[in-house]
Parts: sequence; C-alpha cells; structure tokens
Amino acid sequence: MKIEQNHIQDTNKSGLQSHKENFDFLANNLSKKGANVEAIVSKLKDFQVAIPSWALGAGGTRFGRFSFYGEPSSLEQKIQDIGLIHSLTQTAGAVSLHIPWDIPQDYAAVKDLANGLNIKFDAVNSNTFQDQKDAKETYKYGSLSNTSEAVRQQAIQHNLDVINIGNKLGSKSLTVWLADGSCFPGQTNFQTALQHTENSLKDIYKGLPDDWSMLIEYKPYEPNFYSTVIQDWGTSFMLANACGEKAYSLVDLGHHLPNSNIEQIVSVLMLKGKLGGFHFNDSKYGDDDLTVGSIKPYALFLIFNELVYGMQNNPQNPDLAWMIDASHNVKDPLEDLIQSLEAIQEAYAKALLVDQAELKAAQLNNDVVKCQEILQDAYRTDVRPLLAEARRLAGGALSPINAYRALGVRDTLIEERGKHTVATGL
Ligand code: RM4
Ligand code: MN
Ligand code: MN
Repeated sequence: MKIEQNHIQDTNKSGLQSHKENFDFLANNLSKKGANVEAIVSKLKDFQVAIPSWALGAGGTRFGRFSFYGEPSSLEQKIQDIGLIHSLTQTAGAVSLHIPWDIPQDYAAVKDLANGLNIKFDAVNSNTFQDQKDAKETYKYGSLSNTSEAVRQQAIQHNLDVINIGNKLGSKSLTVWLADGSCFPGQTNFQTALQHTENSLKDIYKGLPDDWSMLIEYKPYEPNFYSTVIQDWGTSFMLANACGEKAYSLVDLGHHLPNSNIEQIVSVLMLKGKLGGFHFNDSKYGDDDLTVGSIKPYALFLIFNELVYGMQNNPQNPDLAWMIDASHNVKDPLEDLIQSLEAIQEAYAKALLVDQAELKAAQLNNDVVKCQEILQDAYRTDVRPLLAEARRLAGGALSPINAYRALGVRDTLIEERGKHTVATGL
C-alpha cells in the first residue's frame, strides 16, 4: 500500500477551515508575545525522527505476544510501513536498522525503495544480546565484556560487520547497546568487565569510517538484574572519551532509574559535546517502551528544553541521531508511532516557545517564580495548530491518526499481507 498525495489532501479538506482559524489565532497570540512563528514551524518541518526496523511489528513481554495482523514480514515491508507513517506525518524520514534482524538481501532494491519514500538510513544497531543461529560462541555471560577472548572477538567482529552493512546503505553511525552485566553479586569482577568492554569498544572504533560516529547506550538493569557494565551516562561518557572524538553517549529515555533528572544529563553531555543519539519512549517503572509522552509529558518538555538550549548554544555537540525506541503490545504499531511522533513534535514546539533571553534574565535575578512561569507558560500553550501547519506545508495530514483511520490503512495491509505474518524483532 502507498498513500498518494491526493488521498491526503482529500482527508485534509474537511478540517482545513477550522485549522486555518486555529492556526491564525495561535500565531497571532504568539507573535504578540514576540515568538517567531514562521521559524518555529520551519524547525518543526525539518525535524525528522528515525523509526527502528523492529518497531513495526507487535511487541510483547515474556508472557506473550499478541498480533494485530497485517504485520510486515520483510525489511521491504517494514520500510513501506515507515513510508506510510512518513507520508502522513512528514516526520519519520529515516529508518534505523537492527542487525541481524533486518539484514538487506538486495541492497540496491532496498535503497531504491527507501529513496522513493524519502527515507534515509540512520544509525545501525548491533545485537550481541542474543545468540544467533550457527554462532560459534554464546553471549550468555556477556559479549564485549566476556571473560573469554573468543567471545569478545566474535562480538567485535559482529559490530564491524554491522558497520559494513550500514556503510552500503549510507548510514553514518553505529549504536552499541550491551546487555552485559551480572545477575548475582560476585558473578563478575566489575573492573575486569569494564576494562574488557573499553578495549573491545576501542577495537570497534578502529574500524569506524572517518565520517561515522559510534553511539554508546547505557541502561541500569535488564536483562541483567544485579549489575550492568554500562549502567549509566557517566560510564558511557567515560567510554566514549576513552574511544575518541567520534564516540558519543546515547540517551534512551527508558534507561534510567525512577526520578532520574534526565534533562540535566542531557545538558551536561551537550556541554561536553558528547551527546550523539537519543531514543524516545515513555515509562512508568523501567524500560517500559511505551508511547512517547503518554505518561510524563512535562518531563519530556523539560528534556526538550535542554535539547533546544544545547542545539542553540553548544556548537561543540554534533547533530543528534533521533529515534523512537518503543514497543507496541496493545496498540497498532503504526498508530502508536504516529502518536509518539506527535508527542515529540509537541514537546519540541513548546521548548521552542521558551523565551531563552527572558529565562536567563530571571535566572540571573534569582527570580525563581518567574523562571517557573516562563517554562510553564510555554508548556501550557496548545501548540497543536503549529504541528498541523508544519505537516500541511510539507504535504502531510492535518490529523495523521484520523487520516490513517479514514484511509483504512490497517485493513488494507491485512488484505495485502494476511493475518498471521510475523515481523522480526524482540
Ligand atoms: C534495548 C535498547 C536498544 C534496543 C534494544 C532492542 O533496551 O533500548 O536501543 O536496540 O532494546
Ligand atoms: Mn534504546
Ligand atoms: Mn531499551
């Protein structure tokens, strides 16, 4: 299935007039307060978030997995699904491949397909948290940190292979997330595990093309429950520094212990020029991988406020690789992704509304009340007309969810693919 421009325009028709009224009203109010509405809309239009190739299928837990039918059963179909979301939202212009779940068979064809849908290849993700069929060594007790040199070598080689695959597609970064750690006190020697990990990452780094970056993700627990080798941003930052200037930390929103001040982490990393990637999701308890903005939208806004500040004030920090890292257990993944993209854009738009000069002045005066007023004024603004306008200008849908349903996307996919297809992934 492919959504044509005229289909989108048809679904936009009925809402166009009221959109125009809402947008004009908001734009007028914001302009009076000194905001540059045109610049904000243009920033929203340019903001693109990668969809991981594992997020198009039904997620699940260790207790079960429930299909919603019509799942993509090949990489090509996954890219087509991203194309559908992208045509409606104009925000999902990239795919992040997970190897080996989604190794292309025909590189030229996959590139052509993505090209035709305006989708770029973002970071490639390695996987040393599962044993692959026919693999000689097992990752049961770790990969890059393993006590066995043969295991470490296999994991290093896998990462080099992933770089090679990404290179053929035009990717420019490798994301490394390790499940390495221990489940019980005394199981591993912390120092040895960290030292092995650092050396292994350095070996991978040596194989990184000049214009590539390596993004090092951290996570405090799961699947290991006593310790994780790269447990927090400090460890990731330390490893990135040890590897070199092309290595960065990656923040995944779900990879923090409850109540961590993620916005502060973001701000410190950007000050040091070491924030390279960002994974969006939301959570109540741990790495829940829920729809972005569904649980803690104010925290998301505060994080975006620091991201915007960093993008405006920290030229030492590179452009970030943005990705949604969520899992869809009870919703249609495409609808869930559309909701996530909307939440991301909403938080971004609100952060762009913060009057940085006014905030700085209030901070210098230690006017705590004013500081809060400034942030909350931006947060309480209903920015949805700005998002709709950015989409309209880019040729997207005024309301992607409504258009998705009106166009009967899921039913068509079920007709085309059948009910019982299964996507690769977790
Ligand atoms: C991990 C981590 C990685 C993702 C895997 C599937 O918890 O978030 O980014 O590749 O899940
Ligand atoms: Mn992640
Ligand atoms: Mn995760």
